[in-house]
Amino acid sequence: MSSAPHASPFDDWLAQDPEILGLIEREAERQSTTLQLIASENFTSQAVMAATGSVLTNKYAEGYPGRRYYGGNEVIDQVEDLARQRLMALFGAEHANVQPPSGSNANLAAYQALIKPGDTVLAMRLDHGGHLTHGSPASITSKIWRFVSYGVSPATGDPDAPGETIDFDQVADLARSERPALIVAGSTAYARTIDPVPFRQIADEVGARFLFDAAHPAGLIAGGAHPSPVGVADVVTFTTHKTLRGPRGGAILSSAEFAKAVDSAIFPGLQGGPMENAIAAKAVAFAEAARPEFSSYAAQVVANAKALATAVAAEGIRLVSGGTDNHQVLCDLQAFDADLTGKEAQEVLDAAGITCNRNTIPDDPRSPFVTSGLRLGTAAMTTTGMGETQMAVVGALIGRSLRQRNDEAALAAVRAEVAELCAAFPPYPSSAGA
Ligand code: DSN
Repeated sequence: MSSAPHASPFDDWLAQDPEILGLIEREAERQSTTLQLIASENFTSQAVMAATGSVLTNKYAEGYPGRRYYGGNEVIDQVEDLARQRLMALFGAEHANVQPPSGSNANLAAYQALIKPGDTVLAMRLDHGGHLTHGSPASITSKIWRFVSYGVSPATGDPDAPGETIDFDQVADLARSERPALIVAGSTAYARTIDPVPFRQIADEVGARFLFDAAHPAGLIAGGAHPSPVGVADVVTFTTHKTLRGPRGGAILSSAEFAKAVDSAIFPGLQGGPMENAIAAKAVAFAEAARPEFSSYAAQVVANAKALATAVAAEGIRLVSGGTDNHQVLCDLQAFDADLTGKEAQEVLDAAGITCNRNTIPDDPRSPFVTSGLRLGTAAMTTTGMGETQMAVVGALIGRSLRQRNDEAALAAVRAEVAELCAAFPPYPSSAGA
């Protein structure tokens, strides 16, 4: 067994490839000695990692349980069925497909299942928080379907009604004028609860279908901290690795009406053999998310985001939409320092051992590569056991780093404090010293 601080039980098997083993150990070190504030990341359980690294990776299983195009799938069928059953039970859904390797593939399949090429889709603007697959010109989605975009309302400057929340008047107006075949709710950078009900009402009024992309809040929904779109939307897509804390991957839930269309859209529509090792790991994560302690986790993720938001606001950083209801804190850096871009802030924080990503803010004057904002997330650090007290410290460290960004010694001092904080909250404590 390796002596790395967070060695996996498989390290001996990897000893034959010291280059890759060394890189994995370096990454384990990075993950455990710096703060992970990327909103789309988390620390999976060791059980999830064990299933991901299992012999199930060896098996070809094109098709679905009971309807495979290869022999030898008796056990694999049980794995995939268990994953489907656990997922349906977790969300109370009529149908589940656990094969998508990512949220993007899940969305592509959902579009294929629900609408025809050339149809109009109403989805959230990328620069207001939407995802690439919600019709970005750079995404294949915009080449197959015609996208029309809604956004958030303008910032008001009023702390009691700050704005920058989904503009449902705009959603309704665009739905009436553009008559989309599909309305998409969901985002990648939006710190507020997304209520599926008004979207459903607008979709029904114009005869559109309704897809809810729950990539980010899936774990908050499973844990009861956010309203569930299951049974409201026709199809719900999500990733399994963000707030849901599973392996990297995607999944699709639907009503029985769309079950066949969803399954055909994934296979043979988009892919051949699914990654059954990842599906087993998803099954492990779905069982973990069904435990009562996962509800406490989801509630703590939100409480931590609120504490982090309060702390960064105290440093003079403006919060997009004035706060947060989920695991994300969207920061507008312009008032803090007009010269500080999101790109530079991300790099400075990296140097200080605080990992996050730059992000556009609504109507950002800078390009998506540079940006004027930062997106912070609390899902991963909550998994390590950090609470509101630690979030207050993290917010202060962020402010200090950004203010002293040209002072290498000051950043090194922050990095040392970060390492000390992380040492008290190891992501994999049981393997420490293994
Ligand atoms: N890029 C992911 C995120 O960070 O939100 C979404 O695909």
